[in-house]
Amino acid sequence: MLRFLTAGESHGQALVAVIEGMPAGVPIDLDAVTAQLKRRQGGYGRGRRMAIESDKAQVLSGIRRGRTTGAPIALLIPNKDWQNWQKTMHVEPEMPEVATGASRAAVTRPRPGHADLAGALKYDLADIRDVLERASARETAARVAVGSLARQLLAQFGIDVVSHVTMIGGVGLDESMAVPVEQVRAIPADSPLGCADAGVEQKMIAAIDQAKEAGDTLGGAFEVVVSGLPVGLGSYVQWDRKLDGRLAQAIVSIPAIKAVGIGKGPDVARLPGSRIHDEIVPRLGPGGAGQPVGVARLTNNAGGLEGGVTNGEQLRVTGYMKPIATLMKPLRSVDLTTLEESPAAIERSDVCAVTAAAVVGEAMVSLVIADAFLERFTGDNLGDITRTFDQTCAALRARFAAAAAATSTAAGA
Ligand code: EPS
Repeated sequence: MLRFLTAGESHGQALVAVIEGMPAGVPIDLDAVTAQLKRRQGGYGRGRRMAIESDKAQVLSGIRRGRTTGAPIALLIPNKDWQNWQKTMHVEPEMPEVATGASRAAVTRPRPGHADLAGALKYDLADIRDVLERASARETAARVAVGSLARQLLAQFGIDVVSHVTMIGGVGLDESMAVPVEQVRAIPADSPLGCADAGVEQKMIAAIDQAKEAGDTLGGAFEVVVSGLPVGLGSYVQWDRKLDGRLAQAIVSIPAIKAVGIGKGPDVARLPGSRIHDEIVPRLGPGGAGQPVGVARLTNNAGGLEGGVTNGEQLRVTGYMKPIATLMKPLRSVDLTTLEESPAAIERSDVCAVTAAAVVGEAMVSLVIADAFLERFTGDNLGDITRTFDQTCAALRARFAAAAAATSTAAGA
């Protein structure tokens, strides 16, 4: 089982993640972890915090001489902004003399759409800062760091995880499913929003500018695409083993994500079966000639999952994000100390963070897929897992070869 936990407040000293279950012997490129963290910090519409941070994960355990050892891997991402928050966020009961930064007043006016109100009541906290510091999407930096390790395991088996932004506010691609993975991979690293269509992206940018001008915020949607997946990850035999359910939980656990779509997503409710289900045809050998060597699909509306099991097609998962809860033109709220109506608190925030959420989506999908992969191709070290993987792939090829041989014998008889 591959599992992880995170800790850390947005303006505390650091974020921490512990991931357990990574097999031994996986080569780890720490620059690739840093590159993913940098991607998460990007996107047009981010706030001023991202100008302060340059996230980098320190490895505290579990990796030695560039390879995983099989032990839990602990990562620490320092918050540079901590310097400016020590007087507000100090751990000690009294403010230490050496504390730097500003001492900030308690937050008492919950923001509609944030965890503020429910959190303050549930944990009986007078200062909503105790809620928002942990509910902040800053925590997703820790997820991206461990997600990058999972991604590096998957890369050993030719599995590749990418994403693109399909919608910002009401501005979006006509049909995200139609975007080929090559087009997603071709999105430049410095693309402002990570949208596969530069014309649509310009309109998205204009929408963000407009929202910012109005003191408002925007949500949107992103699609994660996974290529190179083997058949048979997940299972239909028990509800909690279905990979679509596990992916849905992982995606909706990302702050502000309100819905998830697999393949065609909500569209399946509108179309008849004849236009949704992906017909199965014989896969011909190289050059499309000779005996069939397997099976193929003409479409992939199912997004690579049938019965909660990968079917060998590309996995396509879409996350739908609500607008960020901090509005510069605040919504109505109530001061919890007086119960008098008062505008919601304003915290420094982003106007739009869908591009960052897409990177977090990739990380969460990588973690779920890696977990399901290790379930199917069990082993404590990369060598064992590779042998199991190769054997399983060979058995599948042999099954198809036997079927093809039986057909040609029958045809020759
Ligand atoms: C974020 C860090 C936060 C916010 C944002 C995401 O930093 P700060 O609160 O210092 O500006 O920019 O979090 C939220 C929008 C939120 O509602 O929590 C990050 O690292 O992604």
